[in-house]
Amino acid sequence: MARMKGADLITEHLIRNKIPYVFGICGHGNVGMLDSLYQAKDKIKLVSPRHEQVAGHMADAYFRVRHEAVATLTSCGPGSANIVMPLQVALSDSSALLAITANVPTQQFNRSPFQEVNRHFQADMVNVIRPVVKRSFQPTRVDMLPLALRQATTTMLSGRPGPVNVDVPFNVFQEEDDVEVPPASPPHGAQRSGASPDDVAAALDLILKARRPVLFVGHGVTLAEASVELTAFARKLGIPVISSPNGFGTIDMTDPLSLGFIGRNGAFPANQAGRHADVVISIGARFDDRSASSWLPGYSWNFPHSKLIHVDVDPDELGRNYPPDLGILADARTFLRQLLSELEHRKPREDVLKAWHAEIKGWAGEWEAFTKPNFDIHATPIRPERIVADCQVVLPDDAILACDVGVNHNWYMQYWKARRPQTMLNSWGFSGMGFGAAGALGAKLAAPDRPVVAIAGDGCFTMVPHVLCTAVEYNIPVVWVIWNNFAWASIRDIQYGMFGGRELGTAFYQGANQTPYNPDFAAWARAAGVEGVTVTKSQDFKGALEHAVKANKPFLLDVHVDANVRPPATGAWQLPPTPYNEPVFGKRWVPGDMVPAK
Ligand SMILES: Cc1ncc(C[n+]2csc(CCOP(=O)(O)OP(=O)(O)O)c2C)c(N)n1
Ligand SMILES: [Mg+2]
Repeated sequence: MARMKGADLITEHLIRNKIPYVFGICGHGNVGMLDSLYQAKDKIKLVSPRHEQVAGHMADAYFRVRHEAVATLTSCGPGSANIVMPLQVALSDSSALLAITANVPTQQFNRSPFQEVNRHFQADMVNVIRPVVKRSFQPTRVDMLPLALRQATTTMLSGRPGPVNVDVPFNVFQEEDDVEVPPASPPHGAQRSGASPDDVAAALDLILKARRPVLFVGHGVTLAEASVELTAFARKLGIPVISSPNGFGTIDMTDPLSLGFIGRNGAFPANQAGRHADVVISIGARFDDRSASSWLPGYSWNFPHSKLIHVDVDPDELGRNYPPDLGILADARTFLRQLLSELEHRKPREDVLKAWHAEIKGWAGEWEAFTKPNFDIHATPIRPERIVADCQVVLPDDAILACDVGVNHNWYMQYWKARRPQTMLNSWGFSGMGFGAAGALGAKLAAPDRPVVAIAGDGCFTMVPHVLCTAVEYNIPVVWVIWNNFAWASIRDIQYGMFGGRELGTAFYQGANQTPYNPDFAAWARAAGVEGVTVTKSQDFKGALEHAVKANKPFLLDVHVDANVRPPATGAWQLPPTPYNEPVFGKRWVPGDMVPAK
């Protein structure tokens, strides 16, 4: 036991858990914590962005790259209100961060002091935050801190990781008590669940009987760091792999077995394989609407015609959308290792997937023939495909792409070939605008020796333009590629489609004659001390990106992209009651069309 201030105990806890950064913004509520961080500044670093949203996205991205969590620090009231959105972004995608929020002094609870949320209950910010975290803790005395901190850190990293909130009243930072720093929590991935031997055997029986099997992998495979096992298993049995965006790169996507993403904005071979499969082995993926063509039968998936083996660490995900034939509660890497070792005890299988591989090859060829010509077109404004293609050529395999939200992201989901896991960051489940532009900063701190490029729509970037200041203040050399189409184009396209070409509030205009408007992003960057270049000709993009990456300093490329070229739909997406559109390329499975084997 030692006599310690609450804030010092928190700082010691962070250090003991090897948390190197706190991304946070000051307020009167957390000055006690800031002073403690000041005392420990050779062991833990405060990075103070200009908006709490950015702090949240930075911490989220840091975890996605390293699978080690950092903390955020916000003040009471508005400061903590600003972190609600990024917490849900992290929660939706199972990303961990320790959100320390300050609150009003316990002595003043319920007296409506400055910045208290108290309409229904005292110091109630925890209940604002509660739905967007895995768990919220509110230690109201210093001697409650050790347990709360240990439980919070363990909860954050165990099982399916997620953001956790520790809400600390002002006085708890300052007051002292005789306390002990809690032991460090097990790091992410230290405790893993496995499948029962019967389930492993049953899964392999089904897989070996299949003639059109497909693996569907999601963030669970990335989080379990099961890339080696996934690749070995897929290659051993020749099973093609469909990836959700947060599963990108768990198998090298230039491998012919990798079919890319599925759903409306997926790749044609992935949707074809998904809807024609006889057995789907889903690992750490959750069949959300965008990767399941809104569950419309026959577009991306074809259950119950196809059999489903569904593996996840979270029981809530098993069968959420499709009842599995075999539901298995297990960590992805453990399960894949179990499958691989079970496979060693089985007789070698003949090459029964020849026909399936030939079909897939045919679909991949059709897709390539349909899409390839557009990748070669030079134009002003620039065709989207060229930007994706040039990024693919310029960026090394270990570069990290921090994607934002919108049609710019759709292009990367459809065409990006990640070579390694944890190299493509997506706000997938919640799609919070600003995630890519801000997350890039956290990603770079997580991987200082690798290039980090944010792909951010003009709309996304203007939500968090102050990321420029943080990059300069802390010398974080990220490259922002602004996908500038002078519109919230993804939403404008939905409006156009649903409402007979009418549009309101989905593009950027100036004046009565509706001249397209945007700030001069490059000049904006320069004003903040960041290098900025405007690119309007496709011929110039590749060189500009090469230069920006090599410069190894904060860099912004304002790239003017054609808003009227849209990613070809290969599946469907529906917002009831609106009717959905048929795919532009490919068609849904209908009975009689290559019926999957039973
Ligand atoms: C914080 C937030 N507000 C609103 C939305 C809804 N939304 C999704 S995409 C989008 C437009 C994105 O515009 P931009 O960044 O320019 O990307 P584009 O679609 O033009 O490529 C909007 C407003 C959102 N996802 N997140
Ligand atoms: Mg835009």
